[in-house]
Amino acid sequence: MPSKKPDSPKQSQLAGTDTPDRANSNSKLQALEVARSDATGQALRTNQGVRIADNQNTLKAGPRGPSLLEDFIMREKITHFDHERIPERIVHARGTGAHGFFQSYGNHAELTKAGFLQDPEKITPVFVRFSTVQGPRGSGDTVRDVRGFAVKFYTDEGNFDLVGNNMPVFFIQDAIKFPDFVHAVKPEPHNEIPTGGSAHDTFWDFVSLVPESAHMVIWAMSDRAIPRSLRMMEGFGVHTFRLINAQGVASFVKFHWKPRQGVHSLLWDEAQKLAGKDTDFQRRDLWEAIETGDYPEWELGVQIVPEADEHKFDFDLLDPTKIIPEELVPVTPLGKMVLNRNPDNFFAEVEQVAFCPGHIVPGIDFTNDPLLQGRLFSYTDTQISRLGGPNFHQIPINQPVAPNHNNQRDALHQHVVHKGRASYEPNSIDGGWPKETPPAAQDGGFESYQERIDAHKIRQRSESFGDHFSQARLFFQSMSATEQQHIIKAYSFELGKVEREHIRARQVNEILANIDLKLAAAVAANLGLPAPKAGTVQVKGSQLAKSPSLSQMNHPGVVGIKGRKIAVLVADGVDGASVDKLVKALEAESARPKLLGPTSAPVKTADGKQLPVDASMEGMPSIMFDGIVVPNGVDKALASSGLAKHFLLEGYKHLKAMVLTKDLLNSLGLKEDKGLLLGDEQKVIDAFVKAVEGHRVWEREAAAESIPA
Ligand code: HDE
Repeated sequence: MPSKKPDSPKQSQLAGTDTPDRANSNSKLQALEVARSDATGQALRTNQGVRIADNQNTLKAGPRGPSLLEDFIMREKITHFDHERIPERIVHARGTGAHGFFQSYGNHAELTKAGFLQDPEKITPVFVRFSTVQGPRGSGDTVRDVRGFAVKFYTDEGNFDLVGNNMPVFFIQDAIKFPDFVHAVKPEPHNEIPTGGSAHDTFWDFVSLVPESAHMVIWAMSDRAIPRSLRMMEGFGVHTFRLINAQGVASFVKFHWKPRQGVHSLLWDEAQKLAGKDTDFQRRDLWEAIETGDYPEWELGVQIVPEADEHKFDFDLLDPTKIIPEELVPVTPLGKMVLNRNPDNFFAEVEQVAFCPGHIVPGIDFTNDPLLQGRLFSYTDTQISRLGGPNFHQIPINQPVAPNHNNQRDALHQHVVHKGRASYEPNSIDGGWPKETPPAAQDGGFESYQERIDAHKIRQRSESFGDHFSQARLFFQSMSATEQQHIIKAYSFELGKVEREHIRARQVNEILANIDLKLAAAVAANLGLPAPKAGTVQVKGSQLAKSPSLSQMNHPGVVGIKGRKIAVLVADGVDGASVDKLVKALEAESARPKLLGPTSAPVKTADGKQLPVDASMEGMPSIMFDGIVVPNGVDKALASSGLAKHFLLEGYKHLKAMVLTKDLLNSLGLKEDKGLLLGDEQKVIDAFVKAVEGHRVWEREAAAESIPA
């Protein structure tokens, strides 16, 4: 019997679209586990349907004899296994994904005729894949790198893919430079080092020779490149797109995703340690948040520029190395996205999903951004080799919910048994079907925006793309003092790994000096180079002195400490009532407290009860938490344990909010501050919650400097 066509993943996605209900989350979890299980009650069979009697032993001539070639069961199993791996993505190989939905806030018909943006009742399923760029599939999650933020909207009018990043600009202006850029940033060809990072000669050689990269590189040297969580990143469509309404009126837009969880980052020391202690830190964080019902949410917004205002800015809207500062054109919210279901199978969904910026629906269109134009070609091309032929749209995760009849036939991995005799159009044999739909205001066929082009065929960069430093300067000067220091340290760290002195010097003198002389001088000092006295080009500067929206400090989020991880340190002799009180108070804020003991064994409370722990302090070190609390009764035990002292001092060093007891504070030699609090009364908990909301106790930075890392 032919196998049943797998259910469209999009139908089942809709099952999870209700709002999170904590009381039900446990039973939901169990239901999910059952739905995910492979407990089908079915016999083990070969791919040809033959029941298997022995899955333990190869067919042999006698119990100790040679194996026999005729063992078709063993050969089929091993052959399939031999081919389990497919090529990984050439960039963005390391990623993770989740299902969810998008819902429009209202009817945006004045802006676009795209159906999914017109009806606030409409739930559009989405699948999101987040990724790093440089590292291979098994590389660490917390490396300094750009994060991919690719969203597939399964709309009724076809799939719309918004294939963006967590930074709003890019390294190059023209697609023809992409292979050069990628070869430079990838591990070096002779020894395949480094994995996952850009701190090496070929990357800095390239970017120091290509000034158009200056703006993106300073974003990559900022805290944006080490997000605390995939849930806490902004997303950007990068290029300028067009939205077109039913009357054919087009507006230029830039797409933005704003996380309700706020924009927060790791510290560099944490990021490096996490890359070893939990390679899957961000993958796990997203998975666990969704499993526990802390569904992450983003608001989709657009900056809208009427066609008539195309040339109103001091940069070119088609240049992908430029932002439109939000102070000049604010972001208009369009709707929200909620991620509420983890994949059932990583390979089938996260690995096989195929995004393409060319997947658009009526009401959305491209611009002539030369980077975007090149991308329109590249994605399908790469997927033909990665996914083994041109039928990858038939893989369940890639199938649209809209029907897709056409006359494309055959090719590798064809799953559809096409019926009918006419696979051409026009035809009279099959009644002329499938037929074209003329463009119309609504539900019409796709019609490209009729942009008038009157030009010479040339290879030339527009002069309007020529200013590479004004916005990099705007970015640096819009940062808080702390963020500026982090940028200086990141350049110094990365360039410190560059072996060739002339590359270090070129980056300082020909790039950083044009961005900001103080930045250049500070990095030069850390590299032992002379401070440049002036830049090498005349930088015209930006329309704005500062763009506050660029600083992540101005994006604290709106969900309080929901889903934040708090370590509760326990040991034998702990006051059970104090643990209870702290845990309840944290859960009331929807935070996720974890009890950590000296080992994974339960500890004994002061009144002799067994208290199970979630993990040991070694198994879940402080770098995995957003805050630390110490209940009563464990001062002595913690103060005499090297493991616990390291945990607490490292948390202090990383500016975490902490609740300690007075004795412990004294024995650690620390001082109270805005986020280092004593006791377990409600007002202390309230102050702790505030400090976790602020993400770090930035005021502590100077005091924490002397604590060893
Ligand atoms: Fe990509 N990019 N890219 N890129 N990109 C790929 O497509 C490419 C660019 C982005 O989770 C590849 O299926 C070119 C900008 C994301 O599956 C490939 C150029 C932005 C992902 C490709 C760019 C992106 C990719 C590799 C310059 C942000 C991961 C595998 C012209 C707006 C999608 C694949 C996922 C993946 C080409 C530049 C985002 C090779 C030629 C700018 C998020 O086709």
